[in-house]
Amino acid sequence: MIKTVFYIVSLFVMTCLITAVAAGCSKKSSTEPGETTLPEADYYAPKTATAMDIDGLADEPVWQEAGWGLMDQLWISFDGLPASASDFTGRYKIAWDENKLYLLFEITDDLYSDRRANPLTQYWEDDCVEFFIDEDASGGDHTYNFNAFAYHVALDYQAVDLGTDGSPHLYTDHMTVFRTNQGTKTTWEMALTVFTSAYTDVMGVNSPKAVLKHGKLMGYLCAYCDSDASGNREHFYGSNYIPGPVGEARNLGWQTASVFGRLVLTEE
Ligand SMILES: [Ca+2]
Ligand SMILES: [Ca+2]
Ligand SMILES: [Ca+2]
Ligand SMILES: [Ca+2]
Repeated sequence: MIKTVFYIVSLFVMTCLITAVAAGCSKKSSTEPGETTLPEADYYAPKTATAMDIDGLADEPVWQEAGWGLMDQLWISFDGLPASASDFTGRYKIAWDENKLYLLFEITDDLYSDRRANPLTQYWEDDCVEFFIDEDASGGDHTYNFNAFAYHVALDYQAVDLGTDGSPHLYTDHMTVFRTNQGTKTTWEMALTVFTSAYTDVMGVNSPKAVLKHGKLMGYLCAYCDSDASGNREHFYGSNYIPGPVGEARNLGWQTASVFGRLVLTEE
């Protein structure tokens, strides 16, 4: 009798377990293998299926596929006023493959100004495209470390950021850049190697690189320092809203990645 009761209870427990496991399995199988939900982002960068020619011409198919992002957020203004459309207008596209991040900037600027021959002297006061990248979207301070990079890319294609010694250094070998002109409009095409925070100046381009893949979330900002007749940065425009009054309160990107926007790499 006791044996029979034990057998019935055991059978009941087994049935419950099998049902529970089956329910668990069916829950899991509702997501197809390889299917992922993409994180929320300010920009979704498509992957290029063809090789990129960094020639300042957006004729690769992926540049048709990628959407425009605007660089319409005013961070700094010398007179407190926004720039007119002919003074500065900027927009960007981002794409990727396993090796590089590809950037396209379309900039309208009425006067291209490069007054300082030394690329390390007051480099933010000459016209430059500025691209900020925090490959693991960690946020946080990056002023004198490589938690994130703030590449100032000048008209002569020299790229500058601050090193761990607090001084500006050239990081021109992190990227390939080419620009074409059409009147006051310039199109900048770039291929950028993305390094992790383990980057060191000693290892240079042999430093650890980020693994670029579908669904990867990164921090980023696209910006332009517009210097005209004054020879100084008259306007600083960027891709993302930074709170506070126009001026130094919004000039935080060079110090902290916590104000960066969100960039996601996609395979579609
Ligand atoms: Ca091209
Ligand atoms: Ca201008
Ligand atoms: Ca980081
Ligand atoms: Ca200018």
